[in-house]
Amino acid sequence: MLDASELVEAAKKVLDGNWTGKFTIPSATLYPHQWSWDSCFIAIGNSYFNTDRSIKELEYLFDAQWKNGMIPHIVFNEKEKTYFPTAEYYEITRSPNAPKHIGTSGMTQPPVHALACFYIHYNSGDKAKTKEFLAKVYPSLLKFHRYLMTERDPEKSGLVTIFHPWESGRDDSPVWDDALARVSITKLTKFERLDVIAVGGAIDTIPSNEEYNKFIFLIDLMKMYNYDEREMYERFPFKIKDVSFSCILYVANKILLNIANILGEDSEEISEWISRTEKNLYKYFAMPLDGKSNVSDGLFYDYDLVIGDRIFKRTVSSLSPIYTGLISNQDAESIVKWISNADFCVEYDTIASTDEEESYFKPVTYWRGPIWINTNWALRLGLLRYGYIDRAERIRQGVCRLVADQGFREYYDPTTGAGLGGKNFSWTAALLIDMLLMKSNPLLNQ
Ligand code: 9WN
Repeated sequence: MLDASELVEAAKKVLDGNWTGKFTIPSATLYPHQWSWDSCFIAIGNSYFNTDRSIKELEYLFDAQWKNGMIPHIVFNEKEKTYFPTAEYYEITRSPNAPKHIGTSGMTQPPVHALACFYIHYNSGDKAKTKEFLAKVYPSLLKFHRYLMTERDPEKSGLVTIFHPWESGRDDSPVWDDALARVSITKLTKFERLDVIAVGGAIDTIPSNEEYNKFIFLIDLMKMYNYDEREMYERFPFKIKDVSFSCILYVANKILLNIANILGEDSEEISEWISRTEKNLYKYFAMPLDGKSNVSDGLFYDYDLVIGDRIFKRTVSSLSPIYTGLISNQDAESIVKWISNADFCVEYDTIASTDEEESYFKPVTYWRGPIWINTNWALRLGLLRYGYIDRAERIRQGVCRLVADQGFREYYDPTTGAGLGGKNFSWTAALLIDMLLMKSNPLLNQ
């Protein structure tokens, strides 16, 4: 087994290898463009030894921000042709909000951005320089959060509505199954799935064709509505308040408040957003639906706005409120019990993406079972926040063992530890760096 400094060195090599000079690709085998939340995780890793690169990474992303504040989930490198859907496919010029100078997708991803910016300042040896960076990006961060709190939350619940599974970052999670089953494809454009080629034909490790067709059809619908959120809010067949996305936004708002204080900016609007989430997280995601009994399994469930009901699927998203610090110690304890029982706890002491006891658990299929490092990283920070030091340490050790045994893979089989998906995967490297070098939990610094 490699020691910590050897692991850090190996991780740095992955990040160096995937750096394009402007941004870092997630993995050369599958993802040749810039992805939004990937770049945030990458900037967190780089913040320990390469402030300039993490700043460049995020500035490149923010430069593609839409006029309405949306940060797109992909910023395309037009020279690369190995990923589908392409920039042309998205036809973002249909929206008056889309940038004209660069190709992007027409949807967003979870807001890890404020945290990444905060890490850059927190880990920087030159605070004057990184304070200047914070001042420069603050308007973009504020605009992005405002977009999420308005266009994606007309209910003013403080919880975010997603229009596409890709917006959650957990593409084929079983959580979306029923909602996708209700989406009927009226007409589908012909396309070729390039991810099948990229994984060498290992089709059981990626989403099914049925799911993929729905993913593409939902993009076709977004195009039909010219990416107009208000129109989509009225008519879209896929509208889900995502627990994990909302928890990430809650933490991001807290961090943004912190950044506002560092800069001496007015923070009233942000405080109001925070209190909205505090009021509604339980109401939408946890309270018994009959409103009477107080019996609950201690987990949180995504809320499908189309049918006005919870989605009772046990996935890693159900555990994500421990990341927020918003829930009570008692409720954190219930989540920890879930983490610690056999359902989520696997040989490598890390957390699978789906409860292993459930029929929908598939050990090698993308977000239907495999271990992902970003979710383990976030849950570890949550465990630390609530004082579960030993459990958090076991995750860290488990991630180190996975990487030492299998390399920096995109995801891992929780039943065997086998590495799957993309190789030399950037966020696995970046977040391992954070787990190895973090001295104090930045989430506690709000
Ligand atoms: C679609 C890049 C991205 C991650 C997502 C992950 C996967 C894309 C895809 O790869 O999604 O956005 O093509 O499958 O699910 O979380 O950001 O690493």
